[in-house]
Amino acid sequence: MNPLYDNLFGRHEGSAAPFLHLPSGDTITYGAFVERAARMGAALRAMGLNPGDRLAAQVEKSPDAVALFAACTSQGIILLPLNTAYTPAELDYFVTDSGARMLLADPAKADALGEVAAQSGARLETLGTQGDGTLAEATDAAAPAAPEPRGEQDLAAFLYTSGTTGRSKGAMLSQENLLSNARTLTDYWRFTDSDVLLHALPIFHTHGLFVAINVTLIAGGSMIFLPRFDVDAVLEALPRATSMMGVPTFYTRLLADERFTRDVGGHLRLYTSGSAPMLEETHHRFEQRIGQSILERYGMTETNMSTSNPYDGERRPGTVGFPLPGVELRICTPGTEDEVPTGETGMIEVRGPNVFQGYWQMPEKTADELRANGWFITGDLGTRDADGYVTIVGRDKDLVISGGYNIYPREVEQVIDAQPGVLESAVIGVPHPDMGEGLVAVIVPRPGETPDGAAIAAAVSTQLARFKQPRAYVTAPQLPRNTMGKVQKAELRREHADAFAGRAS
Ligand code: MLC
Ligand code: AMP
Repeated sequence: MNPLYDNLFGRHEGSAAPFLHLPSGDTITYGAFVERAARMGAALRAMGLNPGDRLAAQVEKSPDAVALFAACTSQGIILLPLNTAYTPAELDYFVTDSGARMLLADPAKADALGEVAAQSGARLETLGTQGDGTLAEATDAAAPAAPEPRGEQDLAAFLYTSGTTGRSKGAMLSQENLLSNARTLTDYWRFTDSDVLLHALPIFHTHGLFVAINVTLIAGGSMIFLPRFDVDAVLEALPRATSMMGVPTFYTRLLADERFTRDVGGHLRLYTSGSAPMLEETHHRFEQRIGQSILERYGMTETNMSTSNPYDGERRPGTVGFPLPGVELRICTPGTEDEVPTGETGMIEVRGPNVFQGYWQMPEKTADELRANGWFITGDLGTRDADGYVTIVGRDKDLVISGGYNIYPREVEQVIDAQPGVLESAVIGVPHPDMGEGLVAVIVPRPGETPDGAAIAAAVSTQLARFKQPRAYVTAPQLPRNTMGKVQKAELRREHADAFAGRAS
């Protein structure tokens, strides 16, 4: 028995039903996919990986990258998917912290990552998008491996999430966490084997990897598998799709294109949005143009999906709907377990089989956020109205969400503060028309010095992924502070609220 493998992959063995529709026009059947995954599992074992080992993967989106997830699940190897935008400096931390036994890289990046692998003692292998790379070649030559026996409490994946201190934490997700959520979402959103999901999300995060792919696998449907979100490619594929999942930027970009009409997108049975707040205005514009209401849901790396607007009932703009079946949600006065009255704002806490197992080798951080009684303190502030709809009203964590990617300002500030001429800095997120929020860095020079903005931006670009790099740098003689000495970021956000007004990107 290996519940996650059996339910997602194993039961499709030998099936001729379509699983992945590729831009080339080719379709990969379930049967062919499962067989490839079984061979890849054997190849990974032959490369020295055993159940419980971690495999850190920074690979581009491709059918083989999905097969990697299946192969790891089958062999009990813990997959640690990593954003393809991360620099070697960023990767170093994840590989070392997780104690990964293998670092799997895109063939084009193997040279740049050799040192990271060597320093951490991980074995470096490669996986490309065209059936290339050392792991793909070993897979071609391997005989299929049988799945390893596993239980629901065994770990399936580590997803690293940044933290307010700037140090990322590896969220440990069990088989049960993933499986229970996939089943719940499949039912709640009515996915079936006739669904064709337009998949344009990255597959190194919960949304693109677990929500989209696992729901498709449980339902037995297929996916139009695009390498990334590109408006032209999405418009071309929409007529063949029945459903699409996206972050709000997907929808604002589609609405900005006049080719996105009811004729092109009106026939889909479901559009979902999440990972970042969606403006009510976007909901209304979408409904007017396409004749459908986007279903907004709320989740987190640590909890998978927790709430959703209803499939049949009213999808209320600005809200994230109701707790999913089997998921408990409460709203407490921050710092306590006392629930606030209906309609009042408090800290959102979540409990259920969807909630992760803790942060890898960080018992104190785990204890800070995951109560012994199972409630997870999300860091999101919200309210629940008399009808039960939950609304996220803000965050009690210094987090910026840009185009669905999380950025913890502390990490960026640490890099800026280390540059010549900089006394200190504050990085804030302000409204951005394309990404939802965009980063502004407010820099305080050392007395008598004039930091070189271009040099700072260049230094930042060598250390941090592009999406974490501020889009605007401004200087200020000092940062606003309260009487406790804490930087008043809300004040800075107000001051710079228009930094990106009118900008298309
Ligand atoms: C790319 N760039 C970004 C960015 N994505 N900058 C800020 N924020 C982002 N999210 C950079 C590019 O490197 C490029 O830099 C410039 O911005 C413009 O690039 P682009 O071509 O316009 O961007 P694109 O590649 O189209 O990517 C935008 C996007 C993508 C929104 C399509 O970021 C995306 O797919 N986001 C989805 C994220 C996601 O799946 N999150 C789920 C997390 S799970 P330059 O300067 O080189 O041009 C989670 C739980 C839950 O949160 O509830 O789901
Ligand atoms: P991550 O840590 O990348 O999984 O991001 C999770 C965070 O994204 C949550 O804690 C929320 O702050 C935010 N989020 C996800 N979905 C929504 C949504 N529908 N509305 C508002 N915020 C959301």
